[in-house]
Amino acid sequence: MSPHYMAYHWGLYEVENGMTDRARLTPYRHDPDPSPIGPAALDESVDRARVRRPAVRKSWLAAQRGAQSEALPRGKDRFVEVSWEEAIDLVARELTRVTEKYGSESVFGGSYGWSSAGRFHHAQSQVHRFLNLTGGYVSHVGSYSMGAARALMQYLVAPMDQLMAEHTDWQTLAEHTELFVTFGGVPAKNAQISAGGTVNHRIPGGLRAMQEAGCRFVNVSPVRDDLETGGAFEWWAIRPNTDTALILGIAHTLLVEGRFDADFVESHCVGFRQFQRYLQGELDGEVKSAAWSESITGIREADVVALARDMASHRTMINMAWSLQRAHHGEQPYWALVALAAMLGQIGLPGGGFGVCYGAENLMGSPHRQVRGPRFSQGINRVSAFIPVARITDMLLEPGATFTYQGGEHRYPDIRLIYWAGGNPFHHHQDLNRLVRAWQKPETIIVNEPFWTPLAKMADIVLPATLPSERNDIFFAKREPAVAYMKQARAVVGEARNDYDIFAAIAERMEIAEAFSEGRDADGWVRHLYEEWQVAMTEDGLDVPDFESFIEQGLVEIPDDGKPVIMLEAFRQDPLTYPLATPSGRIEISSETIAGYGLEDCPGYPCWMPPAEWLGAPEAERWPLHMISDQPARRLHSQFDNSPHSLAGKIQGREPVCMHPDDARARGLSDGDVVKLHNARGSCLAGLVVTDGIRPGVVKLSTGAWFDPTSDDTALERHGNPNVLTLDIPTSSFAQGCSAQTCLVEISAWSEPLPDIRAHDPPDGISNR
Ligand SMILES: Nc1nc2c(c(=O)[nH]1)N[C@H]1C(S)=C(S)[C@@H](COP(=O)(O)OP(=O)(O)OC[C@H]3O[C@@H](n4cnc5c(=O)[nH]c(N)nc54)[C@H](O)[C@@H]3O)O[C@H]1N2
Ligand SMILES: Nc1nc2c(c(=O)[nH]1)N[C@H]1C(S)=C(S)[C@@H](COP(=O)(O)OP(=O)(O)OC[C@H]3O[C@@H](n4cnc5c(=O)[nH]c(N)nc54)[C@H](O)[C@@H]3O)O[C@H]1N2
Ligand SMILES: [Mo]
Repeated sequence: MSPHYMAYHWGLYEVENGMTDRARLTPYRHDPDPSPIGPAALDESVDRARVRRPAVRKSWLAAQRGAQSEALPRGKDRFVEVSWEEAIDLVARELTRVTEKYGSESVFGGSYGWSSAGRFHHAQSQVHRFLNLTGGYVSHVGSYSMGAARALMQYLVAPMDQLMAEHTDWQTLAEHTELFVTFGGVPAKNAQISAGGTVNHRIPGGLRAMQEAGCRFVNVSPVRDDLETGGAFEWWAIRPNTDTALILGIAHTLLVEGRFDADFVESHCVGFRQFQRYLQGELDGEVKSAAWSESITGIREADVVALARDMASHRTMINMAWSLQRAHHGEQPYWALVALAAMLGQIGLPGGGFGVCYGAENLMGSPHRQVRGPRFSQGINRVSAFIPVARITDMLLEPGATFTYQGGEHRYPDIRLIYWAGGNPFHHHQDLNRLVRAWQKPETIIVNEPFWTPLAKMADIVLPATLPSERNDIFFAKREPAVAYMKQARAVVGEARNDYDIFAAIAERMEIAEAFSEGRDADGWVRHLYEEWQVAMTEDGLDVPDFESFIEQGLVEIPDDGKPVIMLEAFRQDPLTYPLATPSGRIEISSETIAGYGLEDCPGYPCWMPPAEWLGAPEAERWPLHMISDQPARRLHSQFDNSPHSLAGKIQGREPVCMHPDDARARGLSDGDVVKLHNARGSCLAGLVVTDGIRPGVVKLSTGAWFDPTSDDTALERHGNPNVLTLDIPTSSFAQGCSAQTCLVEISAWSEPLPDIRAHDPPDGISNR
């Protein structure tokens, strides 16, 4: 009998004892490095935090029913469970009322978030398709992942999606790369994941093969352990948010020593002259020498000069983590990366050039053949108003205010209703205490959620959604060797419904059922998407079995064409026949288009601008530690934070925060202590890990602990969510990305009694039995 499969963004798993209470997941047998995150998703302990029945915030419901009730703010109120019938009725009536009274421009349906794997039951696609039929919704553009890079790179080289799928593959790197310089490591913890899922985890093996082939690794990062090669590497512990200055110091060295590739810059690039003038100090009176960079980055001048020479004389790949652009002026390190790689002239050669993030996902570096995936149509949105995704608090606080985005000017809409499915803004957004205030403004907030997450607790109507293990779907991800049938592995918990069925029921109540469902149920759609995909594959010359055989086999293998992938190879060989999609068709070391936008915080060439908060700022006297909030090793964002695998990483129930021994000693703190992180925006408790694997003056608190504020005025967060401390400002007025990594804090001992953690409990009023 063929195995049954279940997929998550972190892996493909085989299901044993499906549809019994002994159902369990084991890694796909051909995965060389499976992620341990997976199996815990089926642990029954996670069910304690499930939303079992539709629930409504008490004072919101009382107002609907015309009853008296003390009006408590969102997040502090009780919940009341209601029947599905009443819940659907409330949602349909409220959506109709708000759109009739204020128009669809008052409905925010951006609904950012990763939700779960599976091409059909993708919550965000479902909510978008549904809202498009009710008149449309205010959408979002960009992502928290790469707000700055996604906006920028299309002007300089190519769209990020294209570059991500075109990363030079691991085997080619092992064969050709002599020097691998990475800014922010190649964290194995992050490479567990790929959007859609991962069949073959390649990155640990890819790095080991490079090490065995004799490649030299330099990891420029405040954190040592975000690179594991199976051997020795150099660790350059840079001050956070200063990488642009280091790259400028390297570029200046190449320039003055005449070690750059003048031919490549001439034949394949535009705008070098202006960058050269900037490096030489002709634009601002400051020469960007290696010595200048040392004063900003803390990396010694002699090391910078030596690295510049080594880069020019070896086949060099330069990689950059996305975290660097998730910071104030986050456009600049990416722009500087492109300029440096252009000067080295190895772009498009095997093993040379640049990477826009080996490590962020398993996709980058996969040689596997790229095919189209099944697609669920979202229809057409008639509302043109949008926000750059990370500007949500600004939108709620300042309706009507103007903002700029990629050179255009736009206005924030006046939002009255929010519908969210498949994301967690109380995980992903910065300065959560500010978001909590802004979140009180809309009249109604509706959320579909499997769990009582902080978002669900901050909503008015909560509709219980299923998890992937409770439904059938299709797994597909880019450049992976298989497409799988995700077969329901367990019974649905409580009265949860699929997002699709939730929207179909509301659509029926609003008399748009036929347009939404096109006469299909969920399984009918899964079949339909597969059959459309089968036709597309036949067009592309790939023979895949019919739907019945697909279900029977559980998996379709995508044959590999065995060709190496080399980023920008065709452009390098013949830039006239294969021009880039940039305005000049070439790599833009300076951009006239961006210069033409006239933005002070993002001029037309890569440059160093000190971020709002960093260790060189005057504020560092009061808040002397730079806090990095990276991606968590034991989960994807906030998902399954309540699972045994995630909980096993906590200290006294709190998220761990890493600190250098010198910093701990200076504060009288010891490993295992619960400590308080604080700044002017907020405070949280976390469990201390003392390690010499972090630069002194830097601390690291990974994201994903469910937001758990006390209800008193201190709003102390009890569980270790870094976003009560982070800064909610845009990267720049060009890209408007998030600046999560730009953040100063102080850490002190916590001597009071430890408050109980309530993060994974349902809210008041919900007993969950
Ligand atoms: N400080 C700081 N903040 C950050 C970052 C950082 O580096 N530092 N990183 C940012 C980045 S890169 C990202 S991408 C974001 C991620 O932010 P999000 O994508 O919002 O985070 P998730 O925890 O993945 O949220 C997914 C939610 O969907 C729910 N869900 C899962 N399956 C389903 C389903 O089938 N139906 C429904 N209705 N819901 C479902 C889950 O329970 C979960 O609550 O965070 C950002 N925030
Ligand atoms: N396990 C797991 N994997 C994930 C995710 C997850 O939630 N869990 N999320 C996925 C998502 S949505 C995304 S967008 C990607 C994100 O991918 P990234 O943004 O690349 O990941 P981060 O872990 O935030 O940061 C990577 C490394 O950069 C370093 N770093 C931070 N600041 C600086 C700096 O100023 N300079 C230098 N040189 N280094 C710095 C940090 O120490 C960290 O180890 O990861 C994906 N992978
Ligand atoms: Mo992301």
